[in-house]
Amino acid sequence: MATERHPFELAKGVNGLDKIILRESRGRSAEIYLYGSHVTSWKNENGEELLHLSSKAIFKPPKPIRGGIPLCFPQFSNFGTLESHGFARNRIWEIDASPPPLPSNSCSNAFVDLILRPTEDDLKIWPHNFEFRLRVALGTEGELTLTSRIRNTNSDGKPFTFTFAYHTYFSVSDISEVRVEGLETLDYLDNLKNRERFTEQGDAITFESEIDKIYLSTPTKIAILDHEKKRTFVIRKDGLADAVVWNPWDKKSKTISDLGDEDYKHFLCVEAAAIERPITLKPGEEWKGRLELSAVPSSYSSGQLDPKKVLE
Ligand code: TA6
Repeated sequence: MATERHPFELAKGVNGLDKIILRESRGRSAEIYLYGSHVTSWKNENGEELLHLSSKAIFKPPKPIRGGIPLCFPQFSNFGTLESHGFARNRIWEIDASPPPLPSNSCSNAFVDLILRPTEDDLKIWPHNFEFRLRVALGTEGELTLTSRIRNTNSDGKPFTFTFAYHTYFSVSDISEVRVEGLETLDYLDNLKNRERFTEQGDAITFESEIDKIYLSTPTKIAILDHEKKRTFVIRKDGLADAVVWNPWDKKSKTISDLGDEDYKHFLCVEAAAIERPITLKPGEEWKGRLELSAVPSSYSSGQLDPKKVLE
């Protein structure tokens, strides 16, 4: 049961893995597995799930959980020599009993602090000492905030460099009916075309086939409009210049063993990330990357959503 001192509940999840449950007074909730410090659920006041968890998700280390919000650190995708998306998402994290204070502009009574430090084995593949603190908070308006603080604790004076992403799987009614606002006219690297650089067209992004693009130097606010659900996801990000948009569509989905063949119709990944300009920290330095997700009712009259209102 959550208390003043522990504004969260500890419970057993799938396969007995430890998970944290955050509850907000008006029925909203979020769940985070210590395995990967992985948010697997975020529900609104009607108990509706806002994140997509694969129908074939595996909850068994070392396989990362497919869906929710995997953390990509210290490497995004194959931008380096480590396993895809790094190792933070398939390590067991700890509850951080004494986190340094975290000034926050959103009030929340439901939050948890988690911490990851490298194991001896991690140091063999990535020879750097670090402390990765993650605060997950459920705000009084139902917003979900993830604040990462990564500190270089090397004692050998060595800096380290990393790339990062919150690999969020948003639950959508029908992928061919949603649109993304805020990435128009931006440059992007197309992962389906050898990461060649292109410039996005001027209109909202819609989906009719596989997409895997890294948008560069995006605005801090991006919106996913799902008019069938009359819902808009508003993504606010700080310290994360880029945004990845991914949907494997039908063919690629069949090659992903822990993803159901039809799942692609009901999720879209929009990932706040730091990729194009990797983050370098000297010993003692700390980086902060903040993601705030809100799900707001989309108000529209003419069947045409007014994107400008959303991004103001
Ligand atoms: O973020 C997009 C991406 O890098 C895609 O290229 C695709 O590989 C996806 O992530 C899933 O990666 P995963 O390692 O979780 O299978």
